[in-house]
This record gives sequence, structure tokens and C-alpha cells, in this order.
Amino acid sequence: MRSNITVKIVGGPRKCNSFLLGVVFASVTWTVIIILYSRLVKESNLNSGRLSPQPSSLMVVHEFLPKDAHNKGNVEGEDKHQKMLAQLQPKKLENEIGMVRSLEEQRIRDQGYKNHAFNTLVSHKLGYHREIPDTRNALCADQKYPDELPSASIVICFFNEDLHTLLRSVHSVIDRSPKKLIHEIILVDDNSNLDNIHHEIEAYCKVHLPIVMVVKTPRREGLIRARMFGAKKASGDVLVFLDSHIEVNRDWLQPLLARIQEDPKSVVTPIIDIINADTFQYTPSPLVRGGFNWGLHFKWENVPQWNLENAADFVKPIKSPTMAGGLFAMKREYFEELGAYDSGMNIWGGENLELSFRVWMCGGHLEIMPCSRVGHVFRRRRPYGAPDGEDTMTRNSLRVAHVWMDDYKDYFFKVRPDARHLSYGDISLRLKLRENLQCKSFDWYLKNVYPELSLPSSEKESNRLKNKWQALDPGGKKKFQPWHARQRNYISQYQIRLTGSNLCVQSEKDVKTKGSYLNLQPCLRVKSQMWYETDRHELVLAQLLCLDGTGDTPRLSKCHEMGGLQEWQHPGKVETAIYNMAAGTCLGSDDPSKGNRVTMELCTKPTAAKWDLVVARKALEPTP
Ligand code: UD2
Ligand code: MN
Repeated sequence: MRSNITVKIVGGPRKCNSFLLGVVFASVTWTVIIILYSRLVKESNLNSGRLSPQPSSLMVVHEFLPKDAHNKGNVEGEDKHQKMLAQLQPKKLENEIGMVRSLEEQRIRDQGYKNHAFNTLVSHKLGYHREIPDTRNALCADQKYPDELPSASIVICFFNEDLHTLLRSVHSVIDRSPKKLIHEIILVDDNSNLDNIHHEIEAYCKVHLPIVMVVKTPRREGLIRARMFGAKKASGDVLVFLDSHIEVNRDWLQPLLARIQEDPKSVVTPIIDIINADTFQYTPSPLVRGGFNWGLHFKWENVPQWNLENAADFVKPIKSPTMAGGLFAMKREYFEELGAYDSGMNIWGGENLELSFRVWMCGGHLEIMPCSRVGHVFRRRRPYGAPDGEDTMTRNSLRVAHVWMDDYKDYFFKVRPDARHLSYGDISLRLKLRENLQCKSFDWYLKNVYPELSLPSSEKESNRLKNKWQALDPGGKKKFQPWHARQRNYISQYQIRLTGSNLCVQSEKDVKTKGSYLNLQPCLRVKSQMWYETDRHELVLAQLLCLDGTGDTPRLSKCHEMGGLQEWQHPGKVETAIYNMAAGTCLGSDDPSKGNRVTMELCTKPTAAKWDLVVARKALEPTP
């Protein structure tokens, strides 16, 4: 584990006793690290079993947003809140849970990213139960709900979901819902074809979770028809749909059911908190509502000011023009009466806007219940497509436009001229439904529910939207945008020097070049060697691009503000490992000589280099 590179404290006195002190300090540091590793191995063995022990305490963090918080997109309040939560995250989560310690773990991690687009190694280590911060507004704890509430049928559809993540979703529902409110949990396997997931989940539920009904569609249907399939099997009063990679928060269910009891035409959603796809850290989302643009993409937006005048408004239902789609509750009878879903829609996309328009236009309303919070794993890529490669988002959006948008569909075609001649199947039954339900016009919807949506008034504006749409990857690879940018706070600045050498980490190309790899070069006080560490543990070269632990070779990327592969930990400043929690590996160098590339290595490998963080004393010179 120890390498034979010797320790040299930069700038320190070179007396013999300082040298010895350094050696003692370094040895102690590494011993502590080794003890922590071995403890973690034990713990993870425990957790990766079928039933891991339930954590004894639930962390409670109360939030109160200032009256005008939404004016700035809740940035200030949220930032403070995020910081507070970050401090409260269990140390294990912040540090070593993602650490890849063997080739087998590396395989689990890589396979997980390929099949599920999230870090399955971390997810597996978390086990089936874990504590998450209570992210609700402080006032929610005082909310009282009626003793008698309608019963819930929870419907969770999945296609090739990771077993651990799915089971943690289910367990979170059971752990954090009053028993008497759960009529049943229906898991709909949308004909998964990965591993043996169906049999494993069935066997597990049979033994451990009798309340769960596991059903399978005879063929791959896509999430829309799979949800309808599940809803048909349900017999509770209310249908609650959830994605298969979620964790519900404390008292999430009561606000939804109470609102539906009060008003059976309410379709209600929780606030969707963020579970980071790389680290599984759970962080709160600001109170935002759903909107859309003329490309028929869902978007988050601020709640209009007049909705949030007083503190109490942060716990009341908030009207929302649309919903994200994955997490919502509505009365089962109402779901059927309103025409369930459009069964002509395939696989993924668009059904959320369809249901949102239909609810509003046909006499119901869509609301966010701020005291209900559910975390969802937001991934940066969808790991599956349609079996025939169809762009189902476009097809489904066409159905939305033709059935619900009247003449306003022209705006969609202005943004998506390519979609005009694509086929979208038969919509006659849906048009009939609209007629039978005597739904209002889209014009009414825009004027009464979403007056904030501006029409693309000029050719220039529709071109702008068109270009914006074209910049997105139509294959659904659009990056998840963080909801608010932030002011970056730098907590430290240093060169990263290989311990015992005069070699520092430098960008191969210009500091402004995205994608540039790093290599080892003689330490010089130049911009291309100057790393700035932020309060979120990003390492930003020359305050421009972030060090990104992607793949085997780290590189410089645009800072995306989402932590994960851009978040680095170092236990010390001298002879320290530099660990990337999402990658699970450490900054290293296989052959530490001049000009060689910096790589990502298993932290336990002797070749995972140790580094000194050398604080700059002199003014910077420009890069040679
Ligand atoms: C969002 C919604 C999602 C859905 C989608 C638009 C949230 C949190 N998520 O996308 O629920 O409304 O927008 O269509 O609002 N699945 C199947 N069969 C398939 C494909 C997916 O059962 O053929 C399952 C999948 O395992 C997951 C759910 O459907 O449980 C949603 O899929 P997703 O997580 O890939 O969608 P997401 O969250 O990107
Ligand atoms: Mn999802």
C-alpha cells in the first residue's frame, strides 16, 4: 500500500526532526485510512445482504423559506439550506461509500452505469433502507391530517431497473407510510429482459413483502401502457404512481391523500427532491412548478409571486400548469373517468403534458403538495430506447398537439417543422374522449391556467426556440440542468504535486480547452497548474474548467454544479489521496515520470499516487 516515494513538506524547514515528524504523520494518516477501509468492507457486506438493519435515527432538518425567496428562484434560501444539509450528510456518504476497492466492484459500477445510468455500486452499498434528511418546510411538521383517509394503491412500473434501487424504493414507501393507508403496492415489470430481475423481485416480495403484487406485461409496453396495466389491477381508492428509483420522504403520503379526499378532482404531486445519480446524495429541491415550452418539453419554473405571500403558503397546495409525470396521485375512479392515459403513446415521453392538459381542460386541477417530498434519481441519460428505435417523445408529442392544442399546435410545428409529416397513429378515440368529457379549449387553458407562457411572437423567436431544440439531443440525452446556478466560492488554491517529486498536475492543452487531459510536468507557478478548490469540492483549473473523473483518464470539463464526477475529497494536504466519490477511484499515475498522463486508479493500488497540495506563495506567471 505504501509507495517508496518519500515525503517532502513543501517550503518547510529541511531539518531532520521535521522530516521524521512528517513520516510519523503520514504513517498515522494512512493507518487511519486503512482502518476506515476495512470497517467499510465489513459494513458493506452487511448492507448488501437481503435485509440490512434499519437505521436507528432519522435526521430532521427544518426549513423555512423567506417570504420573497422565490423571487431569486429561491437561490439564497436554497443555497444556505443545501450547505446546511451537506454538513449533516452522514460522513460515510460524503466519503468512502463509492470507493471502488476491487475489480469486481469496478465491474458492478461500470455495468450499472451502462445498464441503468447511475452508480449501482453506491446504491447497493446503501442497502434497502437508509436515512434521508427530512427536507420539508418547518411548518409541515405541525400539519394535521384526518384520521380517516382514502387508501392508496401504489403503482411502480419498471423496465430493467436495478434490483437494489427498486427494492429501496419499495421499502421506503413501506417504512415511511402509515400502514393502514397502503392498500397495496403493485410492481409492474414492463417485460424486462436484463438478468433475472423478474424472478428475483418476485421471490423477494413473496417472502418479505406480502403487500406487494408483482405483475408483468406480456410484452414491452412502455411506461404509459404499463401504468394502465397496473392501474387495472388496482383496487384502492387512490392511485399513486411512482418511478422505480425513488425514495419517499417523511409523511409524504398523507398530504396527497388528504387533498384528494377534500377535492376528488385534484391531481396532486409531491415536490421531487434530487437523488444524485453518481453519489446517491439526497438534496432538497426548491419549490418550483411545472411548465412547458413550444417544443413540448416539460420545464421547471418559479412559482408566481402571488402564490407565495405568507409563510403558510409554503404548505398549501400550489397550482401547477403541468407535472413532470413520474410521481402523482389521483382518485382511481377519476383516473378511469378522465380517460386513464392515451394508450396510443409508446415507451416514454409526452404523457405528462397530455395528462396535465386533459386534467385542466376537462374540469380537474393539478396541484403540488409542498409537504409531500419524494426523492428521484435524475440521470443524465436514459439507458434504454424503444425496441424499434422510434423517437417516441416526438410521436407522443404529436398526439398531444393534435388532440389537445387546437390551432396552437402550429407553434409546435414552427419549432419542430421536422415533426409535421411524421406518423402518430390513430387519435380518433382520444378526440372522442375530449368531446364526451366536454373539455374546454386550449385557448382557455393558456389564458386561465398558464397565462405566463409567452407565444413565440416573431419569426426570430421561433427560430431561437428551434435552434434551442436542435441543440438538444433528440435521443433523450439532454443534460439535466441544475435548477439554479451559483456563485462559486473558492476555499483554497494550490498546485497538485506528486509526493517526493517535482512533478505537478498540468492541463495538456490550454486551460480553456474542454476535454483536455492532464499530465505531469515540472512544477512551475503557472495558470495551467493552479487548482482552485470550491466549497463543493470541485477542483477548478485557473478558475475556468472543472476536473472531471470520467472514465480511466480524468479531464477538464465545464463545471456542471451537480457534484458527482466533479467532486473530490482529500483526507489531508500532504501525501494525500485525491478521491472521487462518484468514480470511486483516486487520482493517480501508473508511471510517475515527466510528460505522463494522470489517470484514475483504484485507491488501494500502490500506483494510486499520493499528492501534496502546494499552496501558492508567489504571483502566477502565464502558462508557457
Ligand atoms: C420523467 C418522469 C417519468 C415519465 C417521463 C416522461 C419523473 C420523476 N419522471 O422521466 O415518470 O413521466 O418523464 O415519459 O417525473 N419504464 C417502463 N417501461 C419503459 C420505460 C420506462 O416501465 O419502457 C419505467 C422506468 O423503469 C421508470 C419509469 O417508467 O420507473 C419512468 O422512466 P424514466 O425514469 O426513464 O423516466 P424519467 O424519470 O427520465
Ligand atoms: Mn425516473
